[in-house]
Amino acid sequence: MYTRGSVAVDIGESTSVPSTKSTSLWRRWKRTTAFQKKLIILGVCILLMFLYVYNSQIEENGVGVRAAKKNSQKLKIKNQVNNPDDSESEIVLPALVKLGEDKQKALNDLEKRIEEDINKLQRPVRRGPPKIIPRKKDENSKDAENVIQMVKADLDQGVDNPGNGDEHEPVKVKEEKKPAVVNLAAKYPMPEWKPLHSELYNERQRYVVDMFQHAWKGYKNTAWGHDHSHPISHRYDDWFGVGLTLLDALDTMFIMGLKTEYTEAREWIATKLSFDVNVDVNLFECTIRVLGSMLSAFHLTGDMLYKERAIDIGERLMPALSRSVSAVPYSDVNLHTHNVHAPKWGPDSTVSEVTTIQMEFRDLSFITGNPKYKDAVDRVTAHVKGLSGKKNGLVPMWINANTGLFRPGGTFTVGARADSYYEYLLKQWVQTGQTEQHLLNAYLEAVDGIEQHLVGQSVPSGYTYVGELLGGVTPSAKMDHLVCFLPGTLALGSTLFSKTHPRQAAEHMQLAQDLCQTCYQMYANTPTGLSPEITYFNVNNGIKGDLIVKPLDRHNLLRPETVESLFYMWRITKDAKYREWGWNIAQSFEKYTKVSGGGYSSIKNVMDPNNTNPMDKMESFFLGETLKYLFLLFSDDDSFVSLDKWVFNTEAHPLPIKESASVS
Ligand code: DMJ
Repeated sequence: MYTRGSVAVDIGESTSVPSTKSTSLWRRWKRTTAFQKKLIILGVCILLMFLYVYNSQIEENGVGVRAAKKNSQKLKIKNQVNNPDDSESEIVLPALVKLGEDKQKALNDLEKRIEEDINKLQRPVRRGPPKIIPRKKDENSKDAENVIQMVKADLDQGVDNPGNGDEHEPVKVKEEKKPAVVNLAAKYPMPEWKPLHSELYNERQRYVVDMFQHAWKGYKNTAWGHDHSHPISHRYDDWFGVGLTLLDALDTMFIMGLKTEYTEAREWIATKLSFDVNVDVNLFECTIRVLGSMLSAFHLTGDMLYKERAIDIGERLMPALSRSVSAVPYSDVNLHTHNVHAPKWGPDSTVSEVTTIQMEFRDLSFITGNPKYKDAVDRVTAHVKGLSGKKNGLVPMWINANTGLFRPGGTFTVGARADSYYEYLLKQWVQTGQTEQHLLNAYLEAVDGIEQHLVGQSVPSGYTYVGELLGGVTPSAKMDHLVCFLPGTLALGSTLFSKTHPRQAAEHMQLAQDLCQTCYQMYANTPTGLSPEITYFNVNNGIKGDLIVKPLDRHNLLRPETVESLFYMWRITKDAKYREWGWNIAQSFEKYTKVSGGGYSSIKNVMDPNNTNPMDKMESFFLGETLKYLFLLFSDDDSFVSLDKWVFNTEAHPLPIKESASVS
């Protein structure tokens, strides 16, 4: 428990100047030349200005409070690591000076901001605040205005940004002028509509399709052609400025057989999309969402429009790989200038981001016949494979593009910043027809490492969780929702190597089932039926309840990982409970995140059904992944997007399984 402290500093009274001294000063002043006077006056002005600026720095930013902020962040984080349940800890702030009322108020504001910063630090954050732009003038109500204010505040804090925890910078639009569009409509007329799906949905599929159409309506009404919809305030944001939600959702529409929506999206891609934007994008995010979506749409439809767009974006992303001084790519690349750099907020990339671009660039080589894309990403894989600093196949979470080395002392986790490294080891092996043995070996070793170092059981119910080794050594029973992709990946793998590795196959399947149960429990445990972003597991006898949700972790960003795993578990085990769980989750999304008028919104609080506190943002992966996996979960036909023919990238974009790794 920390307490607020205050130490008064006596700044003293000024003493009066004796009159004789002032008379002599006046005589001296009269004796100075006009030039000297000017110099003195100038000097005094500069001094006053300096004092003014310095003083306002103290008031606004809190010199000293910054140091206090650092300390209190450390203290609070440390405290919560040791005692995850203690969410009420207060923050210690050393006082600066004896405070007047207004300064006290300023300090209070500062304390609030510090707490908010701490919130930010403790959340897995993927991207910094994107530029948020009003779609329509707020036409409705005060409520909407309140939401806008709330959203602005959130964006300032960078708390509403999704993903697997790699912090990202704010969008950097270098110039306002519209990028050049290459209109491809005449070159590529839309091929005849040949849907994968018969459009005869079962009841639950219909329910999910209705959800998708409602989400799409929200996007269309508020953010058409932009990256994300803010469906409550009728605003949008541009993170990359490439119509991200539209692209991410494209193959979902095709898979669902939504001709009208698909056709209008295709029309926009043919006539309005430009990747020639002067924006620094994150290589990983742009690869999995944009390149992944174009490749998948190409494979599903055979439409050459998407192939051309895939090559275009692939070429623009390549400098992040080709310009790196090591085998490790830079995290950021400008789509127009091709400038590359490490993240602005630190020198290192996350391991997940540099190792989760391989499937997409390999596929780009397969469709073009040009090996350069595959070679570039295979080089990263080979390099990471040979790096020291792993622990039984587990990778630390940070890696440096200049040195090519892991940052020492990194946390071992299957959550934010490392998650999809493990996913892509297996899926690359699947992608190339199970021919690249080194990838399977690395995967098997890593799962061994997970079992050895990260898996634990909660008290009293014995839920299996995958925790973390903080700083590479200290166990923490913390599990990100992001970890919930793992049951699906484990189950997929175990079906494929059951003959060659029967012991591992059985163990992995058991872990998949246990962990999937836990992931569902993370939903069922809350009053909204929606999972928080992070859950801690109780490992001490005497404390009631297995799952602990701390106040700062109560948000839900409409993430897909659990329903993704439910889809695999259903396809692989045929146990109907997985569909029931998915059905419950779908209904909770509907009940607590739906925005009337169109769209769904992330919420800040899954623990209070009466005060979910919507965050007014619909992530692109809700349409690209969450709803797609729910739709596939309820499909009665296993040959529909069959796991024998397709392997899903980490953003749920299916890519074809090849026979080998050869590019011809
Ligand atoms: C998606 O962008 C991908 O699934 C990624 O691998 C991790 N997180 C988000 C969704 O949660």
